Amino acid sequence: MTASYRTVYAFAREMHPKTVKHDIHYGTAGFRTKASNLGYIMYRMGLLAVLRSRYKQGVIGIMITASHNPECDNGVKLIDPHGEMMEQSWEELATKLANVQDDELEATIKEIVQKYSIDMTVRVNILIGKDTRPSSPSLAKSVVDGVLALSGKPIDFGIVTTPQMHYFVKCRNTHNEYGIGTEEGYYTKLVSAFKRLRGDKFNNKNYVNKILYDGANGVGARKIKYFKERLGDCLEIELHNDAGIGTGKLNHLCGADYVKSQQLFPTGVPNIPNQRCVSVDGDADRIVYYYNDENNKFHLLDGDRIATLIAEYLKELVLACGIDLNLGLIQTAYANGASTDYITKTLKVPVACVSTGVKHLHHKALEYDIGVYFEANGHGTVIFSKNAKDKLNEAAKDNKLSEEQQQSAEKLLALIDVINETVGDAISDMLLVETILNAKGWNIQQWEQTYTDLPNKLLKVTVQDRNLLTTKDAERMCVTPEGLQEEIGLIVEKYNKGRSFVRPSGTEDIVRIYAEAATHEESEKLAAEVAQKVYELAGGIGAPPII
Ligand code: G16
Repeated sequence: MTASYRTVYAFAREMHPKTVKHDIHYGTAGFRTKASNLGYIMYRMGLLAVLRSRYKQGVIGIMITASHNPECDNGVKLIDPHGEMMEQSWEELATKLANVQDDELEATIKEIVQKYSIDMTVRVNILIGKDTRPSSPSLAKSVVDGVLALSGKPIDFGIVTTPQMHYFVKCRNTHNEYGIGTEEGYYTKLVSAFKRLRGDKFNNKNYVNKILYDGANGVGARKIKYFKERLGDCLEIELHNDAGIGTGKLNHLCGADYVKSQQLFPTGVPNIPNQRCVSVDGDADRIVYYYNDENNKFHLLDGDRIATLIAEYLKELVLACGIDLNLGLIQTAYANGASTDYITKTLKVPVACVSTGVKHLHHKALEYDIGVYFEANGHGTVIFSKNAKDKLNEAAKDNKLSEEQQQSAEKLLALIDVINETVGDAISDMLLVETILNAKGWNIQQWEQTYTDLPNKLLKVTVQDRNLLTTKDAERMCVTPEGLQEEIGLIVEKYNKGRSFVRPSGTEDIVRIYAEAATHEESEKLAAEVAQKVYELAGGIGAPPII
């Protein structure tokens, strides 16, 4: 056994001993729990990142964040060399490494090294980023110790958004071909592409270039300032919810998760009738649009709306280029039934449904030349295959094509540069939506008029052990506890256009309930009835849901 393996146990015993008895799992977006329980997990993920980096022979990223969760939580996720979430087959290793006893760490590492024939002499760089949570700096130190214990080189990027980290990792691994792997490089790439697309027509027909931006009192509020400076008059961004670190206000009554799940206007943003607003979440990887009308009625334009707007625009441009590229849209069970109908029947774009978690959507989107993926909660992006990029580059230069065809190809190439293809990126998504609305000359109401959402409701139920609830068919059917699916089926039958499903959250200690139906009242009632059944059959704790 090498000296560095012994260091692993010594560091664990002296500085990062395992403090939690029960097992914790690598969930929808990595490990996520109370920040006070995460020190040893962070240390161990530093170890795992070095192993993964040596195995993949590429730079690996680690992001410390609990995104939409409350400020007292934190979390960690690993980023693979292409800038994607860590491959799922390694999630099991992460869970195993996180849960073994301190004195089993050396042996577990040895096992992984042998299983994957990892050359432990390779020099590797691990990029580390964190959100604005007060617990993040000390957790980052634990990650650094893990990286050093296996002789990796930690590179600290400080406070950054999750999508920035994904971008940096991809840049490093493509030797800056994807973009310059620095914050400045990121801003320059996105903003210059946005300005190229916008030209000098800042306003167009009903489109007005002003937006109110809810930063969720997190890193998204900090980073938007760099965009504001660089965008100038091109796009006026009015920043709200920019409270400092440790104020306890992160995601509190604001941010994308609050606005989407509560279907409410956030606190801290001025209520101006018909004004286009956006909210990002705690690590700026999700975004939703919304406005209040002149009767103070709230209107939400969520990830489904963003996906349909983007898919429609991309389809138009691809047709205008005359290139043969297949376009597909990926959703989850949370997608509003009306959006799926609109995409398949009106836009005639194929739709696939996968399990929650951008890792699943991203994976599926890779099957298309142009894969648009969005979760209803506002998490998503677009990815273009090499084939698509090559064809577009050729078309833009092909003098045999008409001027319109060449221009459409050029537009698509510029759009690719506005998009962060590595993962959902709230700010990049916002620039993309603003580009499309400007090109169409639309205000937010015109965007909303494309189809009518089915009223829907999201609820949470706290249960004894959420892992006892299992699902199949991209989470649309519940397998255990036995009998629950039959009960849900019987309840749903009573409602016009009713649909409901339940699934355990992979980021919070709860079961989520989704319901949609023909009217607002029916969707609320359906969700409440299903929640009651979950409470009864899946071991609900605390106060029962109110019907
Ligand atoms: C994470 C994931 C998303 C997922 C969300 C909720 O988002 O990246 O893909 O939709 O959690 O997951 P769950 O329903 O399993 O709790 P974020 O923004 O919190 O990182």
